[in-house]
Amino acid sequence: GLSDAEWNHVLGIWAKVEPDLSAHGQEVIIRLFQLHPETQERFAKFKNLKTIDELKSSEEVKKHGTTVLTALGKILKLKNSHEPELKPLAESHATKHKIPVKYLEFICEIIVKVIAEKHPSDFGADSQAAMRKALELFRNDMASKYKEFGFQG
Ligand code: HE6
Repeated sequence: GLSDAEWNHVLGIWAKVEPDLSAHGQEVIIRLFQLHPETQERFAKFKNLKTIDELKSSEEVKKHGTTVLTALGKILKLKNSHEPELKPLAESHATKHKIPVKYLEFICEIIVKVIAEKHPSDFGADSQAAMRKALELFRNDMASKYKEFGFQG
């Protein structure tokens, strides 16, 4: 797990993200699809969006970005005790969506980048390191839950 000081960094920067969660979420999803087009293929509802303009003007993309970051925020706020919140997410992504751990790595990396770009003066080295550690914990615990659900990830 993370130390109290590390969680303070994580939740401190998350508090700066939250007032504009949907813009952050939209940016994360669009960048995920642009950098890793195979991830977009997983979404029946987004497969038809071909151009960057279509992605940017899609209310559904924005809504999904908000959904993803809201879920992640809940998990981060539970700190080291995220199991009850993480479990159903791991179940749906393992058994229904079948999202490889690699894709979780992609999105976590993008989340750090997007926060760094939008909050350059509030997301220093210590905060970034703490956020990376929190996202690593998230991914590792998703990966072990995946295995419990019979998905090798
Ligand atoms: Fe996904 N997702 N997701 N997901 N997701 C989610 C929270 C998905 C995610 C990474 C989701 C994904 C494909 C996520 C998804 C639906 C991710 C929630 C709350 C919901 C929902 O309730 O609808 C992370 C890090 C978090 C917190 C891919 C690819 C990645 C990388 C669907 C295809 C699909 C779906 O509904 O079809």
